[in-house]
Amino acid sequence: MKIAVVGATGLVGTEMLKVLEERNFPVTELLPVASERSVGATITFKGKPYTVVSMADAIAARPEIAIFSAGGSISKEMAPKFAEAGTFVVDNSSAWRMDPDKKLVVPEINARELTREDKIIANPNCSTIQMVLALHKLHEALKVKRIVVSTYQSVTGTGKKAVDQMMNERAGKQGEMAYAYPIDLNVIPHIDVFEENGYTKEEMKMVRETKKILGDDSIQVTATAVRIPVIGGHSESVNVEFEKDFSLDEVYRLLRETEGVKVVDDVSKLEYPMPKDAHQKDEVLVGRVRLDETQPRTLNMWIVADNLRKGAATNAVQIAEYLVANKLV
Ligand code: 2RA
Repeated sequence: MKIAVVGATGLVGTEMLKVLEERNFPVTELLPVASERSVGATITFKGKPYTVVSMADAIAARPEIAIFSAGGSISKEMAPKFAEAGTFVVDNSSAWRMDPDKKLVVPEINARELTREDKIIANPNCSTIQMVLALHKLHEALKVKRIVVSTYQSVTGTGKKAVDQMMNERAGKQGEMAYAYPIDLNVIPHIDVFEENGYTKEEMKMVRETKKILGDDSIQVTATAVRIPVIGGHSESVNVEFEKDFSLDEVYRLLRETEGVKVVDDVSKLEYPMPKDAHQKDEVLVGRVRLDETQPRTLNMWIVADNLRKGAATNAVQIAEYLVANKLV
């Protein structure tokens, strides 16, 4: 399989290469693509050096699959060019997610909807992926009515500049700012741009993408997205109301049956999910599962995942794996 990784030198792109390597994806030829200033640079994949190529050269090479993590505007412009050349594009930006003609895929939930015609496939937002993966089996069995979610998001979700800002602040050094405010020893209730309704785009992604992935417009979602001085993963406090009655035993059984989810929930041993444990892992960790004692048929839970892995690179590579395994490519 000839594979292009577009945005190969960024935080997500680097993770994509790592995941392709770890999962032994059948790469026969790798085309790492990055911005003009990185063309000619070398990256290492499976112990071998590869030269970063330009977008034009990658399109001309007609790879079977291109995994994109290069931002929305580049994806809007370049993904159709790859698609026209016959390449399947798995895109990690928000450019195509809410396009009604494009599938928004978390493989464990809805990859079976993919066909040979889906040349541009959208990878959902990191904070949405971990939440819907934890909830989809519960939704199937108990029908989710309403979700109230607050996120605690890692600086890695913003990119390298944000990690540098936090580390510089920690070391007392001056440097470029990724955020409007200091992030170390702080919490910023603002991720992505503000929309007209006063919510941020990150919050509205969770509202819109959840409905699309779970294929149910009736699910109500309200979100508050917050950046915290952490690397390793995004955490989410999720309050979820169901239509049907349930027992906690049934909830644990459904969570344990959910592929890609790991239940970490034994408060007697102080076991609960934390970003430091999710770091570099592909599973979505779920814990602190409790009945909401203020209203019926409602749960509180705590969901943690490495936003660069299942929230981005791993999910994208799993989509590519599905295409290969099902002979769509
Ligand atoms: C963030 N959701 O964490 C973004 C990354 N896609 O900022």
